[in-house]
Amino acid sequence: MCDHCGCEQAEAVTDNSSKTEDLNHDLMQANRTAAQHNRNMLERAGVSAINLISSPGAGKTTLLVETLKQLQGRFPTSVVEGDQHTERDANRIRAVGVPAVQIQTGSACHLDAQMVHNALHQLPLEDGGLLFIENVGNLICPAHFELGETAVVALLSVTEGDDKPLKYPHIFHQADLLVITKTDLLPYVDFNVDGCVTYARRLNPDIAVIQLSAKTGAGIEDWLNWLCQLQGD
Ligand SMILES: Nc1nc2c(ncn2[C@@H]2O[C@H](COP(=O)(O)OP(=O)(O)OP(=O)(O)O)[C@@H](O)[C@H]2O)c(=O)[nH]1
Ligand SMILES: [Mg+2]
Repeated sequence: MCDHCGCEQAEAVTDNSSKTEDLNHDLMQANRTAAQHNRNMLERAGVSAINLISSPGAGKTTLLVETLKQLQGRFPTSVVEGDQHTERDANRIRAVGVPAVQIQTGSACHLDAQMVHNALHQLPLEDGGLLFIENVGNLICPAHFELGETAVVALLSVTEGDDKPLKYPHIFHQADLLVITKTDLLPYVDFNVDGCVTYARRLNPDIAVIQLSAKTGAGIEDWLNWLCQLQGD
């Protein structure tokens, strides 16, 4: 019974919301456990994993395709692709000769650690390798589900606006690297790169930042160097 007006409805709502909180807590705990399992599995295999997170269309797959071409012969690579529907992104990766598993999440807006675990069993995990996990296009929910990755990379394209770190802080707070993509479009949009970096570093003073264009190749070398450093190369 509600203390204020005595209605039973209020009690029912309160009751449900505490059940929802319990469920959320259990869900997040189960995800943390599965993520730790993935982390152990990847460490044993000698593989570093990168969780790529951005809003839809920021250029994750385009950058991955260019990256995989450049890394050929340097490290063994493999890819987990997350999308709500279709195999399109996994097919783009397979077209450059790299093994890829497509996860179709249906109504879910993010990858979780159990989904990634199932995918890991379908991929060759070679010692010294790099695994790229392209999350579902979404700046919000993927930030709350660790996957057992070695590093989180947030991508933001210059067409999205430089204020995104302020509006979607979680992902920029936890990312190891911010990649500002599509810099070839800077002459045509109002995107203040320095302002964007300042906003991101207010949340995360240590975040590394790389600006690049997968279209022109500008900045790709910086990204490849960052990957090599992650590999201790
Ligand atoms: N001008 C320009 N366009 C780019 C660049 N990178 C990607 N694009 C374009 O941006 C669009 C989306 O690219 P994708 O790589 O599919 O983006 P994504 O982040 O993988 O998209 P989702 O998987 O749907 O979230 C495509 O039309 C690309 O050609 C770039 O560096 N410059
Ligand atoms: Mg994609």
